[in-house]
Amino acid sequence: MVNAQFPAEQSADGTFERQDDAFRAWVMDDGSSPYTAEAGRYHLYVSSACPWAHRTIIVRSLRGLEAAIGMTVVDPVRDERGWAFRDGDGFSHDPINHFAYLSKAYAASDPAYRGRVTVPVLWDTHTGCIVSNSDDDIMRMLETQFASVASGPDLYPEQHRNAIDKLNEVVYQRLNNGVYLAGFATTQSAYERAAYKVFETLDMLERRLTSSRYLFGSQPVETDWRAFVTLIRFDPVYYGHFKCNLRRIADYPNLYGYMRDLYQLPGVEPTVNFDHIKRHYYYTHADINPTRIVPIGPMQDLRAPHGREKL
Ligand SMILES: N[C@@H](CCC(=O)N[C@@H](CS)C(=O)NCC(=O)O)C(=O)O
Repeated sequence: MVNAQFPAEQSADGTFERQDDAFRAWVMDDGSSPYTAEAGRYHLYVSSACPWAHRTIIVRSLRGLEAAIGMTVVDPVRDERGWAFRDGDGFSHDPINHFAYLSKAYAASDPAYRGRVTVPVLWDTHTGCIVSNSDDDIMRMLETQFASVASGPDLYPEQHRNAIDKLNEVVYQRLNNGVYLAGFATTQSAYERAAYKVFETLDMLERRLTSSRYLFGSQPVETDWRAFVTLIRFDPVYYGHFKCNLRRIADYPNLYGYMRDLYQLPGVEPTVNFDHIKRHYYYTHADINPTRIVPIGPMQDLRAPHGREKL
């Protein structure tokens, strides 16, 4: 019998079924929520390794919210005690609550919580509890609320909202979560089903990016960043560790240029930490990589000209 990475989230046919997010309150600008949008009140707990957390880190940076919303990065290596706050290269202790483990934030918010303790977490320093552990919701809050303190581009423009929501769903199911469905599958058929869908989705995005610089025209929106966090991890991690190896992103001319284009936009490169990304995946999933050997490659020049400004 094969051990699943998360046995409680494995279906009978060997498919990984991700747990639902437990904390889904909203910070609002208009006073309709007890969580009012204020500078200095909220704190993000994240991992630079995690794609879901990475999206919120990017939006915080692009929306100019670094001063208004504090952030603490956990140790990328997660053992049986879960995400931990320690001091190291690119991560630190928790200056807000002095928690040693992120599980303390969950216990403080809901003592009965029994699910997996995940990043990202948006913490409210006024009430001393978690507002949200949903990356989708946190992204949206940082994009659409905090208007009085935010700056930077509109990542959820009115005229594209329906189309953004629709494409997000495909990108989430078949790409962002698709690589996990392939990597955490415990049967050949569940793996193949997921892995083929990953590449069908990359093929679809490759076509879409032939004549358009970003997914919705000449400005990146939320969906671009949702795709980016998976693309940037693909060749270093998902290609090998999650066995998504029909092709690399480097084999897709449009996607590879697009990924470098996004990477080179101001504020993005500092959010990408390949050391955290690689060590996290290869160390933490003991059932997939029991030796914990972290591969040396790939060699990539993400600062190379992408040529996509011509589109
Ligand atoms: N659905 C969550 C997903 C977050 C998630 O699964 N994060 C992973 C890291 S990539 C995690 O914290 N895992 C903790 C664990 O597996 O124990 C979200 O939307 O924010």
